[in-house]
Amino acid sequence: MDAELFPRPRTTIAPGAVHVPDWLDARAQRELLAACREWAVPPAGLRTVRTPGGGTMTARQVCLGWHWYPYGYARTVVDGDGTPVKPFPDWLGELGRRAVRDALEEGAPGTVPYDEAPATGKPLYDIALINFYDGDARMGMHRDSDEESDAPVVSLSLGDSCVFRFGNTESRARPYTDVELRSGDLFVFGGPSRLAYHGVPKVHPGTAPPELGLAGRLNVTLRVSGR
Ligand SMILES: O=C(O)CCC(=O)C(=O)O
Repeated sequence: MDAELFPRPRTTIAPGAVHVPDWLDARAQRELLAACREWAVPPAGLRTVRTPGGGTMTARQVCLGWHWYPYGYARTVVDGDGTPVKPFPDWLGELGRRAVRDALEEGAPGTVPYDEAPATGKPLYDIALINFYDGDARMGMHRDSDEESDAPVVSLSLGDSCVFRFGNTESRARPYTDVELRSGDLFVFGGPSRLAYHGVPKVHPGTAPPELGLAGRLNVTLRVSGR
């Protein structure tokens, strides 16, 4: 299979939206997975997200730094056990900055100054949403628009591969591009693509690297709150 014989190329999917295959090596994936497992434990652990219309999201979620609920942010799990959200670790902020630096070329839309620590010395990335997909879980087309910052969104994948649908900024409909995200892949979207609709219509069960020891898919999405 070509994909196994040749390294998958880095691809610009839209201006400011870049897929970097195999960005996390096997060890980094294992370490991130171990951290996700700790974050998933209650209090403020993995939860089912309920939407205002009475539906539920099939991917379960845990947040760090700021708690996301449909449709806003809070410091406590306002739609769950009410406890304070777990802290966002500095190392994860560093990972986010490095991801932006590696994915977006210098001077590309959305880069500056999001790959640098701000003058306050506070980590720039301060929100993580960790989504866990098992069974038939998927995620509908949506925009990440509850932040007060236009810093790029950083997305890291672990476990099963999936179809990641990256669309346009106008509507959930076409045109969109389907990208296969595998364990260790990085996807960054900023600049003119920051508010593009995106979603996960399909996860391929049983495709995780066996040595990782994860059944299902985890996605770690890093964002800047701007708060
Ligand atoms: O799981 C993914 O790759 C996408 C996650 C996502 O779109 C989100 O958390 O807003």
